[in-house]
Amino acid sequence: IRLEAELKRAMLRDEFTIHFQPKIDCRVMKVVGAEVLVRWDHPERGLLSPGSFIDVAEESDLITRLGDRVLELACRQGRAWLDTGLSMPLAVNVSIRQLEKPGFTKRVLDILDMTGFPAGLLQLEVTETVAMAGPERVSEAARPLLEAGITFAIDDFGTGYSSLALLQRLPFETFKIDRSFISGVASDQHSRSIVQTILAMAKSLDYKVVAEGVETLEQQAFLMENGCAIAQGFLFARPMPADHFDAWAKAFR
Ligand code: G
Ligand code: G
Ligand code: MN
Ligand code: NA
Repeated sequence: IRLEAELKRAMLRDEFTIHFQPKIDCRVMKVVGAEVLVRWDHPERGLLSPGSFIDVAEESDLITRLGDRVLELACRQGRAWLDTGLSMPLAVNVSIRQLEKPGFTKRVLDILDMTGFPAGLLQLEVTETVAMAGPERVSEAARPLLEAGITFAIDDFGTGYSSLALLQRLPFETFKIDRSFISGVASDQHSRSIVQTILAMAKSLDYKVVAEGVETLEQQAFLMENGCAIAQGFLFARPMPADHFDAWAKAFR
């Protein structure tokens, strides 16, 4: 309850900010996009990661407002980058509570309209568990957004219980392989097999793939050998504020 009240106040005081973590195409070592990650710039406790507050926000209606705020901040920044000649595809996380809420679709389109960020540069990430729990809602909310040119990624792939039949009816273009599998690929055969299986499945079903949580060159090499070129993780960069991201992207190779 206390945290919920604090989150409400933080919303009013505009204490939420966003960081950007690059996605790299390892074939050419180029930045091909960024994931947007919310942070709470707490007046006493400093910069807080979503792990410490996103669940509480999701249990209340706050996630809707927070989600809108994050999307707006992301689209504004994306537009500002575009105005300096940097075309940066952005992936924003959305929770089921946001998707379920009537008017989600319209609000997303309104934010694009208001900020002038192109729909074609926006991807929405939905976790696998959420997508499987409410497939009808997800596809219904997604339809007009897909028509506008927004793409969808399934986040934390491999940690939920995907039914392939269901998956095919959902609007995802991309799988993001959960970092719990990536962390094991250099050392354990089981993780290697899981990642290879996901990659083979993605290929035959014609999905794009992003590996999350890539921390070592060994992991990167394994992914490349198995046909996964797009990677995100501490090996390349941590999530960072917009101005750092900008400088980092310019200096990267
Ligand atoms: O930023 P960090 O690495 O701590 O992210 C922790 C988790 O919080 C991630 O799993 C991510 O999916 C989630 N997350 C980050 N930003 C957002 C957001 O804006 N909305 C939602 N719903 N989840 C987010
Ligand atoms: O939405 P998702 O849960 O995938 O959000 C990504 C989360 O993973 C963020 O909390 C981010 O800070 C974290 N993260 C990103 N790259 C790495 C990495 O290479 N290693 C680890 N351990 N965490 C990472
Ligand atoms: Mn994500
Ligand atoms: Na993830």
